[in-house]
Amino acid sequence: MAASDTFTRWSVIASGEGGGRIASQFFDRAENPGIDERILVMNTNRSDLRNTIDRLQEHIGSGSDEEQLMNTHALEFGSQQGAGNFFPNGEACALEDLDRIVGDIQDQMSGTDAFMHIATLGGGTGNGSIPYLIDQFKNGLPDAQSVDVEDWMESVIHAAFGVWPYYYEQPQRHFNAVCGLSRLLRTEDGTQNAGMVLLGANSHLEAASDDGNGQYDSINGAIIEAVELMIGAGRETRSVIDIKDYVTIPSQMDAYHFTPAVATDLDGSIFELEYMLEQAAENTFVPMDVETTRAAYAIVRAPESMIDNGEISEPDVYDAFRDWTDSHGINVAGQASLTPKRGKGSDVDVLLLLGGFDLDPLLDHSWDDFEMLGESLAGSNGGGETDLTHAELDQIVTNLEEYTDPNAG
Ligand SMILES: Nc1nc2c(ncn2[C@@H]2O[C@H](COP(=O)(O)OP(=O)(O)OP(=O)(O)O)[C@@H](O)[C@H]2O)c(=O)[nH]1
Ligand SMILES: [Mg+2]
Repeated sequence: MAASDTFTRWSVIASGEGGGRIASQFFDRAENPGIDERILVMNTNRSDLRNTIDRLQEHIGSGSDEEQLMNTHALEFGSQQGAGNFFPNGEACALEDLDRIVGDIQDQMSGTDAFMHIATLGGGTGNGSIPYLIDQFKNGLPDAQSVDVEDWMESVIHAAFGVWPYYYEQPQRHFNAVCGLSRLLRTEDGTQNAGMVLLGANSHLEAASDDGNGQYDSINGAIIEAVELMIGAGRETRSVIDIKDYVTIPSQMDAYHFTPAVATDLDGSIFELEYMLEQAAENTFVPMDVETTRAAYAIVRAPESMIDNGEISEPDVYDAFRDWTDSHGINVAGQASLTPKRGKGSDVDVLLLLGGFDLDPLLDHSWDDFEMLGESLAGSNGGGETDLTHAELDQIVTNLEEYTDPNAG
């Protein structure tokens, strides 16, 4: 993409409480180029949705009308008032109201090139509905919907951000998370679901944050920052990477799960680029071994003035990226780009998107809980209205194993 009028138009779709909380923080940014106000928060529970909208209103500031925000940015779905922390209920709620969901997205987000779906994977609502919705959007909208929507949805890109529960959370959260990861990656018939699955783990992100006070704010801030850096790379004329690049090759390799790794506010007048990339690599959002990376993208954001002065250039970034991958002995599919940010100074921000890595270090935190609960939850309704059959759970396991086997180091 060369001209700035061809930049990717993103929309954010968040479902569930945590997803909504993360998405509402997009409004907190001074500017969020690429998204503008195309944000939809969904929940099965009205009061949770009200809370999210209240938060959104705080971010936007006075003058915003709550009812107006509810109409344009919020959607209550399903008749269950909550998913009872059991993902099949979240999915059933989305199925119930698929027409309304699609209608809202069509009204508020038409012309979007890419969706960023956001859900916490430990819960039932976001985790149950988002993978289902992506599959429906891509493969089978209700007959009632117009041909236009179908064409649009077939060409649009669906990226998803999934948040892994704290390691100490109750087993059902981990059961949900493993199922959610599998369902984001693969549809029921075993084919690719989301175009790109980004992962962040709460415990891992909290350990990296300064305050460590158990609040979600710093974790959510880190997630927003990573998404913003990623979206920013497709915005500016100097950049060569765009979302289509992020998804095409990793999808062909069947290695389309990623973790962001971020370092910000590095002094570009002092540090070498390769060092800055390494700083980012030390801040992955999930536990992983960088050596197992199979696809990587480097996005460096530097002040316009540094770029104009020739202090930093795209070839510099590319060379540093190659040196960095060599230093880790990884021969990856990948690309590097330089994005300008306004202003002077020498603060440089780096995002590495590391993909196709061995997922075991993350799954190890949840697998025992997953297996233990699978025994009792399969064939039950988890206390809600929807059954999870043995066949469905078996398929979820098979899909995840088929995906992870070739990606295991
Ligand atoms: N990073 C982050 N994680 C969150 C946040 N809120 C909740 N979580 C995590 O998300 C999981 C709970 O999911 P919720 O988002 O509350 O669930 P839900 O999608 O509303 O689904 P229900 O189970 O039906 O309520 C737990 O693992 C929490 O640690 C948040 O704002 N940020
Ligand atoms: Mg909830």
